[in-house]
Amino acid sequence: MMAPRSNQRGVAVLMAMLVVTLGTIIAVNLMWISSLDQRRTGAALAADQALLYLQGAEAWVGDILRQDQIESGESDHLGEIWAVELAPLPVEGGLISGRIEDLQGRFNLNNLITPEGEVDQIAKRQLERLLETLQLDPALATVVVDWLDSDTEAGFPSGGEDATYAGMDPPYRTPNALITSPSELMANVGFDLETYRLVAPYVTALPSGTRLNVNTASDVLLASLSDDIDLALAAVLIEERGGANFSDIDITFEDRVEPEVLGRIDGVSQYFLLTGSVALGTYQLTMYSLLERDNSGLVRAIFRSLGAS
Ligand SMILES: [Ca+2]
Ligand SMILES: [Ca+2]
Repeated sequence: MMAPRSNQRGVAVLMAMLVVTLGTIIAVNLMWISSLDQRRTGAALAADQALLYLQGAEAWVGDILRQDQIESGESDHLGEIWAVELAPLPVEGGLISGRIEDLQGRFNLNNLITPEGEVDQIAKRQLERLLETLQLDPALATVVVDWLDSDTEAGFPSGGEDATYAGMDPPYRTPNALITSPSELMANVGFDLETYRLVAPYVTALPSGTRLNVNTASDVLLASLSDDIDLALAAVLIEERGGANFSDIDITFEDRVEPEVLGRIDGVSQYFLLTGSVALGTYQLTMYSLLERDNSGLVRAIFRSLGAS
């Protein structure tokens, strides 16, 4: 039996539609894959380019700090060229910006432990004052000391050693060693995100034994040096410092801080943080470089991390 002619035509039309549909699906898929490839390649290129720009910025900043060491190695203060935040600079395809901060204007958490591995009571008292000034519990200093010190005996009355952290979910242990980033504080018992955000601008993690640069230190840091310096006096001292350095650090501080503390302050810096950001189209990259400058002015990055903002 032959199918009626109209039925045959119907099948042919359906087949033709099926072929066209399949062809369209394949073509759209190919276009989609190719556009994804293009986006991926574009993003990879932007990432490479951004990183190169930031490495270039780091080298440039190294040169600024080296020049500063040659020209004014006897003092580092906030009126110097390195401390000026740059307006975003146009580069091919985007913008780059950056700022340099003196990390010796902050409290070095690793100073809590002496090179001999003992708790440094002067540094601990300084951290307690800093916490008090920020209206936080000064006992948090004991928690941080326990995090860093080599023993596993919790400080009295409110330290935190393995026994404290073993009960957490998930459980973890204290490193009992110097830290590489102040963000480790967030793992310390008592440091929630809000507490950490309050403390973070005033602390850093450098090799132990660094001195506080009083020429760049903020009022909170100056107040951490002595029970006799409150925020009001710190503000007066900063006014006296003006946009430059203290004319004589010993004379300014000898009657205001303990003699042992006087040996912990200085007017120069070796460690700086460069925060460099680059935006290329929709791609953004930020690099944090911890820079160490030696007495000859040579600058090298001893720690780098990348972030999205
Ligand atoms: Ca200088
Ligand atoms: Ca410990």
